[in-house]
Amino acid sequence: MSVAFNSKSEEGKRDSCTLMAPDDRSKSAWLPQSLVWWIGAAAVCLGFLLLLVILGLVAQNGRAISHWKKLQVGLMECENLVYNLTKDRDALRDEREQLKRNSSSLNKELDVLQSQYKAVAASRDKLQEDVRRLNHSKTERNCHQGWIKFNNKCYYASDKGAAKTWEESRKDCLQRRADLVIITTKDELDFVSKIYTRTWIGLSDMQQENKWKWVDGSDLIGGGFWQSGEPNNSGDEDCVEISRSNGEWNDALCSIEIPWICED
Ligand SMILES: *[C@@H]1O[C@H](CO)[C@@H](O)[C@H](O)[C@H]1NC(C)=O
Ligand SMILES: *[C@@H]1O[C@H](CO)[C@@H](O)[C@H](O)[C@H]1NC(C)=O
Ligand SMILES: *[C@@H]1O[C@H](CO)[C@@H](O)[C@H](O)[C@H]1NC(C)=O
Ligand SMILES: *[C@@H]1O[C@H](CO)[C@@H](O)[C@H](O)[C@H]1NC(C)=O
Ligand SMILES: [Ca+2]
Ligand SMILES: [Ca+2]
Ligand SMILES: [Ca+2]
Repeated sequence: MSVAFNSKSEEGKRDSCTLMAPDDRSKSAWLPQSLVWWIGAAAVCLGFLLLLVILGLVAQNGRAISHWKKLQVGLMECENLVYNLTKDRDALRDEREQLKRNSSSLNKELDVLQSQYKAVAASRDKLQEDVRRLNHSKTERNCHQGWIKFNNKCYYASDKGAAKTWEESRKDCLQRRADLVIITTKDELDFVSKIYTRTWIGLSDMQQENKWKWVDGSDLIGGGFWQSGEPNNSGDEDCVEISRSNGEWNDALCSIEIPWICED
């Protein structure tokens, strides 16, 4: 390529030298004609070469500039990318912080819900237990041997001829996992008074005078089934018996010994 270029420029050089020759010949008479011609040709060639070099440099410079421009564009894109990535990273960091906060608040809510669940479960268990107990008390009961069943409840009457104080009678009932009978209806009173015409029941005012309490701690409500003129607390009577053939109540001295009836 460069060889072909050179030979071509050699031809051009010869053309321009023939044109310039007549002028140069008169001015430089003291130099041989051929030498002047050769110098001229060389100058023209040098000029061409210089031009070529300059053109080459310019071309190279142009490439370099376009290359530089490309690099600049790339750099700008790079900066853009870095900027975008930084922004994305910051956004992600914020989101992560938010998630952390949300997660801790969710954990707190979870704790609250768990404790609420526990409370609800506990009350559910209690209700189930109540239902079971109520169902049990409603279902038909079987009384132990020697006990009498009445209205689905079990009663124990002291042996014939046996007699104890109120306290000792109660102790006997407690040992049988029962207590002295609590009379809540006329039916129950009639049932009990038919077993023995005289018997202790689970009512007393030994804690506070004239404040009648059943052995389960409940107050006597509705007046009770007192004989007329009773309770009279004659000589500090604090324990209640069924006595006389009418089967109603009398307050008696707790120390007297009579039969007793337990209720389970
Ligand atoms: C930077 O983000 C902008 C808008 O979000 C987008 O138009 C641009 O192309 C992104 N630049 C790079 C280099 O990803
Ligand atoms: C965090 O919770 C708030 C509401 O409590 C919600 O608006 C937001 O989108 C949540 N943030 C994340 C990252 O889930
Ligand atoms: C009540 O008890 C009976 C048997 O004793 C049982 O069949 C029934 O399912 C129980 N009902 C409830 C509500 O527990
Ligand atoms: C008081 O009650 C007792 C029985 O506990 C009875 O024997 C007595 O006669 C009564 N006294 C009066 C004054 O009514
Ligand atoms: Ca009863
Ligand atoms: Ca009394
Ligand atoms: Ca009395």
